[in-house]
Amino acid sequence: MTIKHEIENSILELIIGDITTQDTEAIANAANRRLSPGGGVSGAIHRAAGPQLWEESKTLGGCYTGEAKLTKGYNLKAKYVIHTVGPVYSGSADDSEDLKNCYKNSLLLASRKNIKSISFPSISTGVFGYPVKEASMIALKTIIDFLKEHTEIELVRMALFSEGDYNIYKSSLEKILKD
Ligand code: AR6
Repeated sequence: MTIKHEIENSILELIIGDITTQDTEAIANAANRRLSPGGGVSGAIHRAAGPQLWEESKTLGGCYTGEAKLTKGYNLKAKYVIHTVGPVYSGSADDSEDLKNCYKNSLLLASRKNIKSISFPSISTGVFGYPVKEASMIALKTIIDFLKEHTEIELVRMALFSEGDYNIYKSSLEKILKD
C-alpha cells in the first residue's frame, strides 16, 4: 500500500514499511536526547547501521527536543541519518510545537546538506506516547507547508510501521487536502 501526493515539484509518500530499509538519501531517527541507541526505531536504526553510528553520535553533544543532527548512515542503504528528538507526550501546548520543530528542523537540515529525499518514522508515537492521530496531523501539515516553500527536496516518505498507523496517516492526509 502506497499513497503518492504531489506538492509543487515534490512527492509526499505514505507507505507501510521499516525505516531501516528505506532507499532515500536520508532517514530520520526518532532519537533520545543523548543520541544513544535506545529502543524502538532508534535501536533498530543503530543495529542496522552498525556500531560506527553510535561512535559518531557520541561526538555530537546530544540533541535537544525538536532539534535535528546529522550523521552518516554507515551500513544502511541511506547515506545519512537525521536524528531528531520528539516530545514525550504530556498533553501540554508545547507538545505540538516541539513535534512540528522535529519535522521542520529535519527538513531544513536536509535542505542545507543538499539531501533530496528523506524518510521519516512516526516520531514520538511509540515510547514517547503521542497519540497517532494528533501526531499525524502535525507531521503531515508541517511537511506539506515545507514542501510548498522548498522545492529542492524531491521526496518525503512517511514509513509507517503498521497498517493501523498507515490508515490513520491516510485519513489525516485526506482531511488536510480537503480543508
Ligand atoms: N520502522 C518504522 N517505524 C518503526 C520501526 C521501524 N523499524 N520500529 C518502530 N517503529 P519509537 P518515539 C514505529 O518508540 O515514540 C527510543 O527508545 C513505532 O511503532 O521508536 O519517538 C529512543 O531512544 C512508532 O509508531 O519513537 C527514545 O528514547 C514510531 O515508530 C524513544 O524511544 C515511533 O516509535 C523515542 O520514542
